[in-house]
Amino acid sequence: MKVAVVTGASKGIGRAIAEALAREGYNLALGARSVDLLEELSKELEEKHGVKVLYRYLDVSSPQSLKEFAEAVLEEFGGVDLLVANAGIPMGGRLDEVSEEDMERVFQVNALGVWRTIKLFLPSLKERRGTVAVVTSYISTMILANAGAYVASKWAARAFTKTFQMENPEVKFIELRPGMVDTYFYGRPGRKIEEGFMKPEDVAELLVALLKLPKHVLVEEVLFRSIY
Ligand code: NJP
Repeated sequence: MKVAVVTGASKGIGRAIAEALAREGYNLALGARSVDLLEELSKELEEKHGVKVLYRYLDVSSPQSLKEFAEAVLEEFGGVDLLVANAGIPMGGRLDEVSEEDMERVFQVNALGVWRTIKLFLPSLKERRGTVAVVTSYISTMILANAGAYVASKWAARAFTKTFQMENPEVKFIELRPGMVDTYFYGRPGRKIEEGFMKPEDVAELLVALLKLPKHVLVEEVLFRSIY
């Protein structure tokens, strides 16, 4: 059975990806700060799909937290085949108004968190010729006013992803660039497809489809959105 790691698995896109991968028969290692949500999800997936699920507290902005998470995952499963670096936070505001703390926070999670996560699991992924899917954003090549800190953090995550790919050809790196998705990212879920939102499950289904492509096919990135 293949092993997948999902960061930011407690809610939204990460949760939907965990559900879809369990359905596909992956054993899972799930990380996020909301351990209560992870516990509930893990039980549900184990019962429903007969897979093994390890969950741990994880804060990707903390090198120590990530180190402990990776050690627990590698000890439990012996290696990983798929890493989904999904954990991320929004950050709005004009660049001349964003505080030092907020700028630091969004880069720690969205940019450095991705770099750290991949770095820690890379040796195992190389050994297993695995895949890394990084959830960046449709804005990872765009410029947007009033969201400069978030946008820059996603450009950085994209740059890390592409550089890791160049330096590690034995691992497949996929950059997932969704448009708007109905998650906690915009407060509480409940936005309609007609308002231009996809469902988190749409992102999960796309990833599952990509994972089923022949081994020699590398999809470097996917930009996708609601048709509305
Ligand atoms: O958001 P949400 P999404 N360490 O808030 C976790 C990107 N994206 O699913 O720690 C570890 O429902 C948090 O868990 P918890 C976006 O940039 C979205 O939409 O328990 N985990 C939760 O599980 C992000 O990269 C849209 O609070 C941390 C998850 O991350 C990814 O999609 C559009 C953490 C966030 O779930 C998933 O976001 C787009 C930390 N420090 C890109 N901080 C969109 N929704 O429209 C947070 O282009 N998490």
